Amino acid sequence: MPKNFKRTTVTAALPYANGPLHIGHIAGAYLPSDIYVRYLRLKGEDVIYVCGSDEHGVAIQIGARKEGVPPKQFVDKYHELMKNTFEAFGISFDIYSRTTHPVHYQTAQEFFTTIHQSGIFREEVSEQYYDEQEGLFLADRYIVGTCPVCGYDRAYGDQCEKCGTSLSPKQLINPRSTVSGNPPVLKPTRHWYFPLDEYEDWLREWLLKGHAHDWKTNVYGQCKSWIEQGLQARSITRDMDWGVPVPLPDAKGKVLYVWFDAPIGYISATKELKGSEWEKYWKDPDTRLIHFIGKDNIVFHCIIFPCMLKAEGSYILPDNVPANEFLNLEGDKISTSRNHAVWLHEYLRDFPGRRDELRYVLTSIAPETKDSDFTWKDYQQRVNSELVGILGNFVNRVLVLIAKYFNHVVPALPAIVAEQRIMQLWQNTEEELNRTLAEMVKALEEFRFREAQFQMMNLARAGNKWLADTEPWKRYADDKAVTAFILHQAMRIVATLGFACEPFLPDTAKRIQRQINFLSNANNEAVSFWKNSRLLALQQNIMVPEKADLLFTPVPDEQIETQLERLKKKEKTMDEPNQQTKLKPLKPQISIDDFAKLDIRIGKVISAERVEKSDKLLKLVVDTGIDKRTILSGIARHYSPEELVGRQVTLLANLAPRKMMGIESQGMILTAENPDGTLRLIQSADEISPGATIS
Ligand code: B3M
Ligand code: ZN
Repeated sequence: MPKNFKRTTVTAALPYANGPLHIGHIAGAYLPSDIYVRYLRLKGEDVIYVCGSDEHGVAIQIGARKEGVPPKQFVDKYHELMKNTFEAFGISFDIYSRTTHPVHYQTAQEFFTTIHQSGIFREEVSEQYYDEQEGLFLADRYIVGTCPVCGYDRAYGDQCEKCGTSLSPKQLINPRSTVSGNPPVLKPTRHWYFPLDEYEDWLREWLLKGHAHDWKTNVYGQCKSWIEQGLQARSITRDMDWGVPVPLPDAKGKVLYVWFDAPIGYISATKELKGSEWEKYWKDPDTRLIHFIGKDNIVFHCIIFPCMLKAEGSYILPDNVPANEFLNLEGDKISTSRNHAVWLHEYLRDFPGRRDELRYVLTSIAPETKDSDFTWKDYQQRVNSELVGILGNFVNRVLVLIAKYFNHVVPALPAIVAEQRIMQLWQNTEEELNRTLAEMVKALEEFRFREAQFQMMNLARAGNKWLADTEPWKRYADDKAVTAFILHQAMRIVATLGFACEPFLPDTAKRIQRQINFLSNANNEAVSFWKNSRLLALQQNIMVPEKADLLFTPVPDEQIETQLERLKKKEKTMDEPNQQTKLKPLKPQISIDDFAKLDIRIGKVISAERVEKSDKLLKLVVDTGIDKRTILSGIARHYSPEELVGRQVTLLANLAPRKMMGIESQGMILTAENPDGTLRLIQSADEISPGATIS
């Protein structure tokens, strides 16, 4: 650490309150920050750890609209769920707040006002798409149209999902509003822009020069390429009614852009946590600010937010942003919409008492420098062979041996041990253990948690090796002193592990500490341990329990099979936040008279057969109550002729006759199309006689 800081402010990305948390979120930002903060606390440092729900923005608005509830009701639900899940998983935030908190509105508005008053924002009027029927300006995601590149007719205003081209709404051919289904009109609107372009030189100095060596290469590389491509002014306000209102008299109906207000949420949360003390954590140059995030948030935390802080003028800047890459699941991207995810609240329900197991595996495979993959088989393998086989096994063996040979009391070091080989072996082992501890701490300091945890496990590996090399169970009969020496040293390793595993496996740490009554919060023992990173010395008279409690148990095959099955089935156990965007947009309005022109009535299928040379059409003869007529229907891939005979159908009876494949169709059978493209007949639940009309 180049500078001696007095305190540390740690933030973890504010998750959007629009869905539950999955293991990708945890591996990306929350577990690494939790490990880091626990480490700093154990070292006795002044640290705060803040987070909260990000409750504004278009994603939230879409989600609420889909559930048919007001946005506040929508975010209330997910905020509660996320807060409880974090707590149940043991992520040790000092505060988990939310961006709809009044303190946040005030903080974000003041922040905006300060920058506005220094004349930094640019104000500009531009033409944007507006939905006249709904009376709202449309966010890019609310506009669909034909992609100018590949011709796909459901491309979004920001991106074509078919060919991947990133678009702006004005490039779409035949744009339509997904809210009303109508073509939007261009309408001038005024917004405030943050002039990122004016901060380019400063960013080169502060970031590209200043953090070339201490920031992770994946983070630094992304920032470099952004800055080198040239930065543009970004609009920081939106025409929306959900968000923090722009605090200016002439800005009715405008709110702060969600990415402007969200990072200020870290500051608001600190105010809530620390009251009048809050400024120390954000304005004192002796405070170190660290943001933990996933890679999709890098530009906001490394470029935009620092520019905002700089523009405001009274804040410190982030000292490091140790962003992670992405975690995949079973070789495939985690996807909320496809329900391809391991949801944290479901894991906690299905694997009770196994929080540390998930922490362990997610840290072992943390996507620190590149994307990585979570698989259930690997989870099982790591738990069973590493936690059970190495760590749990070592601790248990030592406790059992001491119980057996020394009547549950850890033997004191004997005055003399005659055997040189054992003394030498211990000297080597102790050196190795101290080296391992030093490496573990160095890795923690440098945000390399995967490596740090690996070194922690190396302590247990070295412990197992110590027992294997010395074989105390063979020595007791002829040399009690040697056995006492071996087991005393082994117990030092157990006690050390009980402390060392605490940032990674807090539940396990407490269980080890309790079993040997050697608590990390007693007598500042932990602080000196974490400062010196040396093998612990034992106080006298440690008792081990009558029956040692196993730290870990193997995960059985069936439990893994169940999880794999569930993923395969992709059971719809929860709502899909994106479903709305897959549905067809609303068609333009019609009058009741338009509707009255349609003659929709109930019919009964008398016969059905395939149409030659067509794999789509079926030829049906339908009793309409007034006549029996031939109707062609494009449902051959969805129904067999046999299953249709005798069935009640709904038909449009006054559709002008049309000829298809040489056959005249006199009407149309009505069907509904599922989002996956399957067609289903529309049918009343009650039997209705043919000819009944629908109105
Ligand atoms: N809510 C994006 C996300 O959840 C955003 C992070 C805000 S951090 C200030 O990925
Ligand atoms: Zn396209």
